[in-house]
Amino acid sequence: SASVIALGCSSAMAADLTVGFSQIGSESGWRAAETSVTKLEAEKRGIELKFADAQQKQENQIKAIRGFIAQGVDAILVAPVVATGWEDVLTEAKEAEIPVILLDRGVDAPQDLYLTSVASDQVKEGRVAGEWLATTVGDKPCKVVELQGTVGSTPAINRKKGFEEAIAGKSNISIARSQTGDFTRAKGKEVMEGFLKAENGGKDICAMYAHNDDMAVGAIQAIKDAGLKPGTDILVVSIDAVPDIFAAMVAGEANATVELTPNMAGPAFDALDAFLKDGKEPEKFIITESKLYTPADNPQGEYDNRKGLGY
Ligand code: GYE
Repeated sequence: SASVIALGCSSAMAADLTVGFSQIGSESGWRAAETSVTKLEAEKRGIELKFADAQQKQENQIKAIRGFIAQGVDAILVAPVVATGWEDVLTEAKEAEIPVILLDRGVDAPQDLYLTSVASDQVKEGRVAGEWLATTVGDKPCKVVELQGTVGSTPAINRKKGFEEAIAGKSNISIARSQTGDFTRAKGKEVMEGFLKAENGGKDICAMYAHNDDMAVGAIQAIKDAGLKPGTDILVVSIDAVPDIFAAMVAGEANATVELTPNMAGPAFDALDAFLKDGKEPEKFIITESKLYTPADNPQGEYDNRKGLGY
């Protein structure tokens, strides 16, 4: 019968896969792009994607993953909002023999609880940002304010660490203030307003380092509202390379960003396909590129290139 024939070839075809995706939320332009690109990549490959938005809450992610397990999906993608607290639910998935792939953030859990992790090197991103600043200011004294990402998330932990490593040997550069802006524009603006007030209306601040572009865009607004020029009076360096930071560069209001691709799902689906078809174990960590962009790198062109790529 037709169903027997369909069954006969289905095991080798990605087209018959159902994959659950537990997404963090939509806190940033990068995150929204990752969601669109993941949906597109699934569609391209004929994968049925079950999408769950956790609204920034780990408990919602755990619930969604349990739901995917109960539905018997073929695999689960999860972008873990924070690093800790995943062991139980990942063990449940493992016991159900459902491979889990981590997207864009890491977890503090034994590596055998997930098939692979597709993410950027977040320590390196922080280092690239810090090295850019160190080179740019040279020997001039430079007080930095830092907007951290979501507390307890691997990008917040690692981007802080990498930046600190890069400026460690530079006695003229110091981090004067550091606080979370939760990876959002609104919080980035609000926290920057506090930094500006605390640092002589901003006159004592040499540079602002944000763990993502969205917080930088919010902070740029706060700097302008305080009557200072972002990009000139206060240097602006951040991470993601979303279109809006290139727009800010075109306006002379941002100085550097480190790119990470929103297409983490492409490599994830490739690894999953090879694993399910040929039993090929992927690398445990699939690392995407971290490229620095400054206003010298054709920001208008980079803005245009990215528009329509999920952003
Ligand atoms: O940089 C930021 C976001 O987890 C690497 O999460 C990701 C980060 C990204 O919302 O914009």
